[in-house]
Amino acid sequence: MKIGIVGLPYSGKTTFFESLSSDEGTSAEHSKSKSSFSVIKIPDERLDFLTAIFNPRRKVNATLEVDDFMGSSNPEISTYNSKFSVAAKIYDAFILIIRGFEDPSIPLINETIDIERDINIFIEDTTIFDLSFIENRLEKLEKELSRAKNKEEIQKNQQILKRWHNTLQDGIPLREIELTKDEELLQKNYQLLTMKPLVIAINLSDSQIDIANDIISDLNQKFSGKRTRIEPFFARIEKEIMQLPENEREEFMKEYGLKESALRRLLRSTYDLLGLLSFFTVGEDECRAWTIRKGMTAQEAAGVIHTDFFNKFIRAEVVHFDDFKELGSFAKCKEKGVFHLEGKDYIVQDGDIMHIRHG
Ligand SMILES: Nc1nc2c(ncn2[C@@H]2O[C@H](COP(=O)(O)OP(=O)(O)OP(=O)(O)O)[C@@H](O)[C@H]2O)c(=O)[nH]1
Ligand SMILES: [Mg+2]
Repeated sequence: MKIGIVGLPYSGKTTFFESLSSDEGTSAEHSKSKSSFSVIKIPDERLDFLTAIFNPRRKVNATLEVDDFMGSSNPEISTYNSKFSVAAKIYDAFILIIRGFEDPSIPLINETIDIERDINIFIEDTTIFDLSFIENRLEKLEKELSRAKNKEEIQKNQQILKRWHNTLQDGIPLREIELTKDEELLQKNYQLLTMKPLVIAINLSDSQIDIANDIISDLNQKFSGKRTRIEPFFARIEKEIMQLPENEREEFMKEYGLKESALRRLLRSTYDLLGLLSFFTVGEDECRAWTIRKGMTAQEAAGVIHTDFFNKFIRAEVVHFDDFKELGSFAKCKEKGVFHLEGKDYIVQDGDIMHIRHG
């Protein structure tokens, strides 16, 4: 999964990206190079718990790929221009960084700090790109229709595109609508920007920590939706915190009145929003969180581990993490009847610990 960090100049994109990449707890690549691309580990207390019990040689977190592709290092796409609209298509979701912090020494693009205005700029600009893309497609389809043998297929797509066009004209981003199976297929080809899940990350200063919840709940009422989330974070101090050794961080966070790393919560939120879940495999060699999409079967999940496991799938032994945590061992889980054998059609749940039996 590839996540694009987007936002206006001086909103804090690079600061955000660097704090992700400098956190040993989240950065899977320990390089501190100036690359704008990083593989980020998804923090997971459940995996930490399992690792403490099984004491494996390796712990492997679920990951997301995060890309800081807009900005002064890439002047051609430092705002939402046509180059942006092309480059942004490759991402599965966006984290939109919005400037909420006041700092006279950092230039302002639009003269004032205005969180809602800046959110709307992104939504409106991406809506315009999608509308013009759809209009282009509709024109092409109209031409194709006159000489096509299979008119039905084209007409079906025209209908879908018209519905999307109307939705956008009503001011509703496409990520908020329920898609039919046909629409789901078509949208994969088109990669429309307002179709992609959106985490709006409000970059606040440390003086705003106390009022962050009020700011966010107000924004939630206006902007959050089926596939839109709003999260606060504190780029400048979180970056400082992430550069400290792990054992000093908590103290520092307390000093600022931060209960948990907003950065890490933001990552988990992004993961959920993408419709992803984690199941675990455990053992002496490795404890690992695997990423799948919600709704995948035991056999499909086995295939994520290894294609052989898919082809030669027999059964999955499943214990849910919550049961395991409560009871403390697989033996106890068997005794209490929460250890179950599942066939290939079992729908894997977030937090399942699985062992795949295969031929
Ligand atoms: N006071 C304060 N400064 C911040 C904060 N976040 C970022 N900055 C500063 O604002 C400036 C711009 O931040 P960047 O992270 O480079 O912003 P960007 O969005 O990557 O900017 P471009 O790449 O130019 O588009 C830097 O000097 C940061 O140190 C913050 O929360 N508070
Ligand atoms: Mg930058």
